[in-house]
Amino acid sequence: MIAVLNGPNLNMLGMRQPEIYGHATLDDLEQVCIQAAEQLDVAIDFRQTNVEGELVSWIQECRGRARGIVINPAAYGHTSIALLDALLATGLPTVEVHISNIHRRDAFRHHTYTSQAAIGVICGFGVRGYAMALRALYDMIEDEDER
Ligand code: CA2
Repeated sequence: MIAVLNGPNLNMLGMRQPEIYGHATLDDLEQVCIQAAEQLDVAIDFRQTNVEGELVSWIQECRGRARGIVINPAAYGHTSIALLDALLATGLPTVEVHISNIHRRDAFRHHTYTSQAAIGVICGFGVRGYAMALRALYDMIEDEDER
C-alpha cells in the first residue's frame, strides 16, 4: 500500500484560484490517484486533513503499513519541522508533490522542510503530478525489492 496524504486547504481544490490549482476537485484528484494505482496494481490510502497533528499521526501510522508515501503537505511543507521529523522517523520512501510550481510563486513557497525527507519533489504539473509521483515511487520501491 502507498499512502497519499494531503495537507491543509486541499479540500478547497476546484472551488477557488483555478488559475493556480486548476479546476479539479479533491474527489477528482483522488480519482487520478486511484486510476494510476490501478494501472500499477498497487493499493492506495488517500487522505486529506487541515490539521497538522493529524498529518503527523497519519505519517507515523504508515510505519509497518505502507511501502511508501506520496505527500502534498501544502503550506505545512513550508513551515513544519514536525512533519519533516515524522517523515524522517518512518524511514519510508517519500515523494513530495505540489500541484503548482512553487518556484514560480512567492519566495516563501520556494523552500519546504519536508522535501529534506523526500526522494524527490514533483511540482507544477497540476493534479497529474500525483500520478507521476505514484509511478516514480512505485519504480523506486520495485528497484529496492530487486536489490
Ligand atoms: O501547489 C500546491 O500543491 C501547494 O502545496 C498548495 C498549497 C500551497 O500553500 C503550497 O504553497 C503549494 C495550498 C493548498 C491549496 O489551497 C487552495 C486554496 C484555495 C483554493 C484551492 C486550493
